[in-house]
Amino acid sequence: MDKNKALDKVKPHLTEHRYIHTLGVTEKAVELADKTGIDRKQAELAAIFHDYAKFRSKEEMRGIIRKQEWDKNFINYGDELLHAPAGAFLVNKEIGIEDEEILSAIFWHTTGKAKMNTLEKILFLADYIEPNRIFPGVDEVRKTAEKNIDHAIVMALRNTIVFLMKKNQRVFPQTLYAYNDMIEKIKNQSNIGG
Ligand code: DGI
Ligand code: FE
Ligand code: FE
Repeated sequence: MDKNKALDKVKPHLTEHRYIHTLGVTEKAVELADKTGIDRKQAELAAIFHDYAKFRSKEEMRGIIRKQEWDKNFINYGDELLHAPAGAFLVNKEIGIEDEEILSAIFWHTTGKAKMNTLEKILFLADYIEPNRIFPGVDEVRKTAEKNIDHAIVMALRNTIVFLMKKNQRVFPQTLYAYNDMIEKIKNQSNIGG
């Protein structure tokens, strides 16, 4: 599917703000794909559709998750998590995307997971640092991403975990596994930053 057709398909499902965010994630994901040598069309499509389910009803998304053989923690760890797995399901059913790598990157884009492949990492990071994001700490992660993608992902995971902890919210187990896994990967590298 070409870029403009994909954008036309996702647009009616998003607010203007979320559409602008999606354009930013797409730009960043393609840039990171080129940097890491993975397929830029795959990164582009994953980015365009990553928040496809963002505005579906919580009940619809919970219903989808309940019916699949997926980690039921997605239902119990905060409603913000629902749109990622539900989105992967709906992008397949309604848009017809069958590329399992794209669907997996969408599935894990909010929480991350242990042993992320390059496409999963790129979408996770692009979602966090796309140019329209303005939350505290994002510039530092952006700068680090220019030098080392794995280090930037550790920072993004750490920021999210600390953010949740400060609000007394539980942290989805796979987010902690992602953090542990990435820390192990970068153990022998320096300049984690932050
Ligand atoms: O959909 P976006 O806003 O573009 O970004 P996203 O899919 O990364 O969702 C961000 C939200 O998800 C933010 O409110 C924090 C929340 N979140 C991320 N990881 C976890 C989490 N919430 C819980 N409860 N547990 C997590 O591990
Ligand atoms: Fe999202
Ligand atoms: Fe997003």
